[in-house]
Amino acid sequence: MLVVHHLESSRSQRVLWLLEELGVPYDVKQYAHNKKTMLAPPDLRAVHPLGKSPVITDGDTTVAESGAIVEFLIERYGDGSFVPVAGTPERRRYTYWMHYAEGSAMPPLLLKLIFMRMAKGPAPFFVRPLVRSIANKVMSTFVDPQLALHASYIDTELAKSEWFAGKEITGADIQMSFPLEVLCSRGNLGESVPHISALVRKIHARPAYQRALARGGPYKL
Ligand SMILES: N[C@@H](CCC(=O)N[C@@H](CS)C(=O)NCC(=O)O)C(=O)O
Repeated sequence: MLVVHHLESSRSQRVLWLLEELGVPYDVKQYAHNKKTMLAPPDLRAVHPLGKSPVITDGDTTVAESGAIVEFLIERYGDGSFVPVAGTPERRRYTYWMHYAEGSAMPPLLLKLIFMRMAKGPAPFFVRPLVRSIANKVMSTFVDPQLALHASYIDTELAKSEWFAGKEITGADIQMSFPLEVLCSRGNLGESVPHISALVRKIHARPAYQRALARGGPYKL
């Protein structure tokens, strides 16, 4: 049986969603964040040396890195679905968004999380005002403008087609779902990104997404 090593409220939610879309049976092994460090528990390192989630085991194959997992599952179980035909413009868009999700969209979102925690988190009282002011300055001068730039770019691209790679849902939408959800919860974007908001609503309404949520447990970003 395929096993998803699933860290609560994390990127692995999209792997559960893909498995539900593909109708592949799977088991979920649940892991919780360390409340203080927010890191995954050390037992995940027994599955993969980096100890990050998602990671899956399918028979004697272990696959880590969400984009690699999405591609592996589509190749092994997709029967031609969830990936556009090779050599087409849709396939190039698919490849682009598959890489963009972790390579370009996630870094500023991660910075936002770190600096938000710095601005609000505990610090010795004599340096607290300084720490907060540095964190707020980095957010306002670098992180927030970068997020706005990415959000506006993604929104403009989404205005051109129903899904990221064209008319059909593909692995690129699965892979992009996590940065979009984080952007919606962390990006302070309000009504400025109607196409992103509409796509996230459309994703959340899919029965397979709902089943994945029920399997994965709490999902708070
Ligand atoms: N680029 C990797 C990122 C993996 C990653 O950082 N996962 C986070 C969860 S969203 C994690 O495991 N965090 C806990 C830790 O680093 O210990 C992927 O897409 O799989």
